[in-house]
Amino acid sequence: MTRVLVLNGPNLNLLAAREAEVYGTTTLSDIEADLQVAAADMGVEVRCLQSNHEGALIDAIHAAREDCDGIVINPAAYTHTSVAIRDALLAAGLPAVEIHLSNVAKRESFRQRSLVSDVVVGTIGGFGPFGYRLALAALRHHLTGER
Ligand code: CA2
Repeated sequence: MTRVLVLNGPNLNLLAAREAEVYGTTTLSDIEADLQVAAADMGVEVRCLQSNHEGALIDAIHAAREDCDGIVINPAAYTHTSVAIRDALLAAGLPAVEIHLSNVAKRESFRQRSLVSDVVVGTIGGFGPFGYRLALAALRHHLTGER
């Protein structure tokens, strides 16, 4: 069975608590539960992790080499700052899909630069929580060639 690590970065544990106009009213737990249902339909095994700490995210990316086929990652603010997460993705060598709830291309200029976009298979953004399903389906398609 295809195994996927779903990683979420800093502050995403507070989804739905604030900035609902930007990030919506769905909690991260809701997103992860929905993704488990979608994953079961796709025949994919998903493991979810959120951390506010760059090192913990990096450790999880490294560990994924042992037991995962690919990674879905919303690095949150680290998208725009973290050479270390970019390097970890490169070092792990696993196919990854970057996902953002918001359309970062339409937002502040500092959000328009991603340090991971050119080391992932592709990026999904602007579709809110549904984007996680899209990202998982895209990664599965990349890994298996199946629709
Ligand atoms: O759109 C996305 O998914 C982001 O990755 C979300 C990050 C942001 O820094 C990226 O530029 C785009 C921020 C997540 C912060 O989540 C919050 C949750 C509740 C209240 C405030 C922020």
